[in-house]
Amino acid sequence: MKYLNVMSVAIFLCVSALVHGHNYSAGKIDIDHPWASPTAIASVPAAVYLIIDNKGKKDDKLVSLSVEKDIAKVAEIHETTNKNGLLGMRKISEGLVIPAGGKIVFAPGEKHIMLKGLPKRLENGDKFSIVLNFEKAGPVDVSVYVEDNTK
Ligand SMILES: [Cu+2]
Repeated sequence: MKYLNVMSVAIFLCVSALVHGHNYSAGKIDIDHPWASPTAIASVPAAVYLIIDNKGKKDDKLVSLSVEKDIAKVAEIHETTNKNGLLGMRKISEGLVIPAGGKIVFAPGEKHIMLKGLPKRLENGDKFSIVLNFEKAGPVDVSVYVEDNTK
């Protein structure tokens, strides 16, 4: 019995390491740990966070995003704005440059991918795919994990 318990702990640790370490790459672009917070109801937009790393010697550009229709109608690149203490957000429709050797962090209160028109709410433990289209690296299909990271 004791042996079994040790095993289940070991398996649990492996699985959580996987969840928190998932990353993707295409060409010189690395994408680390795409995740989204659960949403309370379906009618609110959801935000996706991740880290984009450009290991190349040339700038690349995130030009567009695609998401399956059963997850959301649209996916947009957003940035959080602060005008004299008034927080808001802006859609980045011109694309987002990922500078050579640079890293762009999408995080709560900063840049994020905004999903709008969700037919159902995002629940803790859900997983869905998003395609990030880069000018040079091309399309990168990533799995987004819905995680409650507020605890
Ligand atoms: Cu937004």
